[in-house]
Amino acid sequence: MLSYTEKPNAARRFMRSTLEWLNRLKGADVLLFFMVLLLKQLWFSRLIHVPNMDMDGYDTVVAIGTLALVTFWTFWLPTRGRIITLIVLDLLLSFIMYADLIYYRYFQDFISVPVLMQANQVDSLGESIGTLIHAKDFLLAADWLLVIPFAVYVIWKGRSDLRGDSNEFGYSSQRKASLWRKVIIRVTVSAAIFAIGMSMSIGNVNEAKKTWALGLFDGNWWNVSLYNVTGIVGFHGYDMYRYAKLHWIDSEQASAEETAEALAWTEARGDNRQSLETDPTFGEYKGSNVIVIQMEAFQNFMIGKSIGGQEITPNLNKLAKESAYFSQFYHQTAQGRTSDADFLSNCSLQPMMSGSVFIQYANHQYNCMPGTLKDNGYSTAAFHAYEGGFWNRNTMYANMGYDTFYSKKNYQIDEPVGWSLGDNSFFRQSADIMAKQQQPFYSFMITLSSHYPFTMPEPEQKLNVGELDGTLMGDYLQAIHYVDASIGTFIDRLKAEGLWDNTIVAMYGDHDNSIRDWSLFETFLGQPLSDLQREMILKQVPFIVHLPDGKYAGTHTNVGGQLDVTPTILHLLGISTADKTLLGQPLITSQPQSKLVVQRNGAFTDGTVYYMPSGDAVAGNGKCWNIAANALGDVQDCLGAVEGARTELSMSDQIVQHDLIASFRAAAVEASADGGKATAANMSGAGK
Ligand code: GP9
Ligand code: MN
Repeated sequence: MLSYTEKPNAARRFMRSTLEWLNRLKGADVLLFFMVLLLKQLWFSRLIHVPNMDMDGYDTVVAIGTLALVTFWTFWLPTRGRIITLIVLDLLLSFIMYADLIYYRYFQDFISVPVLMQANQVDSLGESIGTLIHAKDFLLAADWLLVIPFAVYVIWKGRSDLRGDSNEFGYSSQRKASLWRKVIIRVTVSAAIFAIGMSMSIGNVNEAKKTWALGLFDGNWWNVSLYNVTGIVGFHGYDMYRYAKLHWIDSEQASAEETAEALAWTEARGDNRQSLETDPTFGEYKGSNVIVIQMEAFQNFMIGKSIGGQEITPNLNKLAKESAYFSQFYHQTAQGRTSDADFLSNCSLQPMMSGSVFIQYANHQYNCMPGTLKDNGYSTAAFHAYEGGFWNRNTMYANMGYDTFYSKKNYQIDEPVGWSLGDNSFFRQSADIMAKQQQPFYSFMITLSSHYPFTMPEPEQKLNVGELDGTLMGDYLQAIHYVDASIGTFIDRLKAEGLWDNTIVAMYGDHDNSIRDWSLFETFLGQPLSDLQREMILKQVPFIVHLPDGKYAGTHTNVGGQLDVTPTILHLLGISTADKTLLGQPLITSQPQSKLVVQRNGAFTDGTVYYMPSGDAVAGNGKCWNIAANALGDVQDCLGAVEGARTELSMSDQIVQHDLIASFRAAAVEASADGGKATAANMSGAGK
């Protein structure tokens, strides 16, 4: 046993010999770093345990590659500098993994740049932090027990302890030659490590992008899916690149003229809505609760149809008769699918051409319905029994103004269907929450059971779909029938809770069902379909608005789109949207209003014609369909509206990409400080 006086010397000797050993075994520190960080990533993958995403051979190769990219440059440093840098990198990466782990347990997502910029989201972790920390997490930092004292020792002892490096900046010609040799070796080694790292990480990820991860980096729908391809270190690298590209590299600031032009354009839309505030429908349902149900892949061609003598949507058919049912209503979504429908309907702006606003611009300002209702004394909640991080909802919903987001973790998965909880149980459990909610409330609900590929449990396949049995269309009909029944039960529950008579209940389909085999549609509908009919089937979703007293019941044939959902509801509640940056207009007014429904690809309709643009973007080469005749008409009949449709898309893009609502608000504040200009009054309500 060592005496007290011998102990420090023994420790120092041990440290010194370790350093010398590391110095002699060039690169052993790097090897250790790789091993430790690989083990940590493996442990991280075990701890988060996403089904079907455990670390396999591919992930290990990518993880080694990304570690190589993180460390290649440390070879430029002298041994001591390299050791210290590797220790700092170890601490940093371990900390990031640990933060991700805690965040994942709460949000089912990883920390991304927009999350960091949205501090209030991370705040909500505070209350439950105790339940999110587990004893086994300690292994992510177990090496720190050795590494931290070692780092302190290396820093404290100074470079003189590393004999190999002690003279490297001497001035003799021999030393200069040896220094050059070292420089060349280090640059070559680091270049080789960089090249190997690139091919193991980015090379493999690029391969995956062409095969099993096809479309993932365009859709960007869930950070966890990206992590499955890139690994956790790679995910953060990609996330930073994604943020920088969108917000700095590809982004130009809107000029003062462009901002003013966009403001004038949106004010014209606001003026139009304001002119409808004298209509008797404005404020007719002031103070009502609002429930909006966004129905997964629910297309309009389902309404009123039967198969094998059975109604497919008996509940919605009945409801459509007791409500304002819009038979010419269009979804306007693009690549962001469900998230686009949500953005269009709640924030009344066009989606992006590629990607999702929820992912790309979750930190920009909008005038979304939950925020507006919150400002008007409503309690606001979103309900969706799926992972909260999917489509970046955790972040976006906080920004949109929801008080609470009830995601999968808030539900008992007692009736699993498809991706998650069956809609029947989803509605039941959501109604339990809603019954206790402070009134007036706004509840936004997203169904999921009719998600592609529509696989329903056997007992829930209640239709006899005949020749469509075993086809995607047959499965779709079964799923829609199930969702319809779930909504029927939910309506009964609202009646039992006494909510039906003081609540506006609106519902719409989010987008098409992704079935691309037209023969299945033709078999179901029993007729061949023209290009126009196909387009209408693909784009039309039902929009049903049930008012507390059942007023305005019947089929409304005026055209509308998801952009009009928020203006329609706020109009009925008597909440002015004249000063809000919204693209849509109220659909329930005493006189139906004419309007253009613009699709993201430049297609549009006013209810009489349907314009389909050509691939070359030359307006005159597009097709102009006459809807009543179901026949191609003269393109001249559409050309007058092409410019207006294009302007709507480009104005919306400017507003979203350049965060113009924030600029409008700042300009309004400035104007009112200056005594208020004419436009300042209009802008004073801008912002969430
Ligand atoms: C999952 C749901 C499905 O949360 O939004 O998304 P989708 O694939 O339809 O966009
Ligand atoms: Mn969807």
